[in-house]
Amino acid sequence: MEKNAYKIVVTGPYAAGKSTLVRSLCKDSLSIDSQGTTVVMDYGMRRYQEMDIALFGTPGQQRFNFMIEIIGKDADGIILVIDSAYPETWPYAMTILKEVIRAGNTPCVVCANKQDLPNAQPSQVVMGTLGTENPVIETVALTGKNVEVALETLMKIIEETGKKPSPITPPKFVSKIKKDVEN
Ligand SMILES: Nc1nc2c(ncn2[C@@H]2O[C@H](COP(=O)(O)OP(=O)(O)OP(=O)(O)O)[C@@H](O)[C@H]2O)c(=O)[nH]1
Ligand SMILES: [Mg+2]
Repeated sequence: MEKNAYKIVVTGPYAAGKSTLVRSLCKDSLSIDSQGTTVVMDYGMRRYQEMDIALFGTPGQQRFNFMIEIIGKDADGIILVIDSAYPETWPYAMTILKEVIRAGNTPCVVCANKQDLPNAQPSQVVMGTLGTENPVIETVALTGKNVEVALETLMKIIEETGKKPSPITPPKFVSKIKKDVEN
C-alpha cells in the first residue's frame, strides 16, 4: 500500500538505541534483528499531526554500511542517535552522517540518548564535540523521554523547507511478517 509520507531515517553507531527509539516513536514497528542487533532495518509508519511518517531504522555495525546507504537514500529527515555515555563512538556517528548517508543539507536532529546512565554527557558537550549545528535533544529511548520532542523538532525543520511528502511503499518484509503473525 503506497502512501504519501515523510521518510525519516534513524541512524547512528552500533547499540546507540536506534531500534529502541523507533519502537518508542511507533508502537507497531517491526525490526529484523539477529541476536539483539539490527541486521536489516527497523520500520514503522505513524501519524504526526496531519501527516504520515515512515520511520526507517538502520543497522549500526560498520559491516552493514551498504544497508545504511540504501536505507538513507531520499530521506526527508534524519535522526542521528548517539550513546551519550560512550564518547568514543561519537566521531563515527558523524562519519555515518557525512560519508555513509551523505546527508548534506537534509534536515537532521541528534538524539543524545541514554541520558539515564550516570556518566551521560549533556547536550552542550555532545554538540561541541560533534561540531554539529543540528539541534541536540537529550533522550532516554528506553522510557520514551523526549523522543516526541526530537521528532517534533525535526518535523519543524522539514516543514520549513516546504518539502512535500512522497509516495512510500512499506518494505516487503512488513507484509510478510504480518501475514506470518496472522497464520
Ligand atoms: N540505559 C539505556 N539503555 C538504552 C537506551 N536506549 C537503548 N538502550 C539499550 O541499549 C541497547 C541497544 O539498543 P538498540 O535499540 O538495540 O540499539 P541499536 O542502535 O538499534 O543497535 P544496533 O541495531 O545493534 O546498531 C539495548 O540493550 C537497549 O535496551 C536508553 O535510553 N538508556
Ligand atoms: Mg538496531
